[in-house]
Amino acid sequence: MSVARIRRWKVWAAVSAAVVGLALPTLTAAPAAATTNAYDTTYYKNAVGKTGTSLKSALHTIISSQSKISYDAVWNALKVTDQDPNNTNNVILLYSGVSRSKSLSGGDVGDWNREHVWAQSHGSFGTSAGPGTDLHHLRACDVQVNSIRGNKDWDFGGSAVSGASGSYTDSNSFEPRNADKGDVARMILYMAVRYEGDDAWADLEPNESTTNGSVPWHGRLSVLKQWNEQDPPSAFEERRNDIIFNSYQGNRNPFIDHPEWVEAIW
Ligand SMILES: [Ca+2]
Ligand SMILES: [Ca+2]
Repeated sequence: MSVARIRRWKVWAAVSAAVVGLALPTLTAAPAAATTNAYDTTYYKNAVGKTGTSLKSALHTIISSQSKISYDAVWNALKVTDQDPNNTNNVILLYSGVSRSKSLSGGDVGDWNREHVWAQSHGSFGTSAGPGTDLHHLRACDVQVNSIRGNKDWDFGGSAVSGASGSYTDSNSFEPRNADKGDVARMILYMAVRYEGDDAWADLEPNESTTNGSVPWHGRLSVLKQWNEQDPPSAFEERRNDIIFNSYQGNRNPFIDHPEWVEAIW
């Protein structure tokens, strides 16, 4: 951590403590450092400085202003958002990091398809324009790996996933490879803030269960918080957020811009 980042974290921590009138907490694990972002005085101006439910509510209002695309349009969008930075003919696949030709989109073995990181059965939102087509949680993924992940909740452990080196699964949960752990956490928590049950869709929320089935919840929150700390936003993730904002939906994933907001809310 740079001196500047440490200084910003200390200032943020001191201001936060002063605002809520509490002593500084004892830090048992290194928290995500408070970050500054180019959008703090514009896009996020009504959220900066808030914590807890007031931060979640402010972010919900901000990110709910968006355009929606069709499920069919997701195919071409993923060819842009998930493009291999080293090969413009390819996309990078979630859970494996494999680089595969954009032309191999489809449903056959060896193809890539559209992975819903927030499983669409958790809230039964399907694929009409809305959460089921929200690019902030859709990623290119190997067809067979996507099938293995299914609608499982998120947790550590299990046996190695064929075709996705470093990822593990057991009967009810999936653990992505280390490089994708933070991405998954920030996508799930984006969905929880974006969808609050005030529109046509269910109120999506994280919880501690790995047996959620079709309820609109995804576990395990404590693990997702750990993954957010362990795997900070990468250049790939930040570029993706910018493309979705500038070219498709007009809204941002706040947890990519401010990973410390995960701890500020949960
Ligand atoms: Ca990552
Ligand atoms: Ca919610």
